[in-house]
Amino acid sequence: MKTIIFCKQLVAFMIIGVMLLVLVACSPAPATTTVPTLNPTQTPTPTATPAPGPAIAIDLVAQGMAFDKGTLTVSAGASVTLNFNNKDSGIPHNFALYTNSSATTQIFVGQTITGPSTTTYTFAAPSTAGTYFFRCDVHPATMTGSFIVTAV
Ligand SMILES: [Cu+2]
Repeated sequence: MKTIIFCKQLVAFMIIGVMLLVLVACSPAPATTTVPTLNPTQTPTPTATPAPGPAIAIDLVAQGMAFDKGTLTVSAGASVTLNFNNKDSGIPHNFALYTNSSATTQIFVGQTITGPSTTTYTFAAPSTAGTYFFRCDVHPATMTGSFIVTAV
């Protein structure tokens, strides 16, 4: 009896084994794995450097202990060329840009020149739009203005 049962099990296993063999044989051959090849000439894309903003030229005159403009407007990130003309004979003036009227955080501080004299200041405008503050550091109480940066 035990032998018969064993034989039946053996036959069952064999049948299953044959079926598995047939299945494997009939299944399509696995597609050859395509290994992605790296193009050796391909160079990594360089990190994009922020493009310089548009160039803008501003004329600013200091005369009679005052600026001739109370507001200067540039676009964000602009490359600013500020042509500064100090017409006050014997009086030093400069142009200095700060984040706000507290003048604690400077963005650009131009060299002080004694009039009559001219100089050219170059600096990058803030990249964030907003209203900033400029002044003459020698006369911070009277020579002040708004430096407006507009969104690009
Ligand atoms: Cu001044």
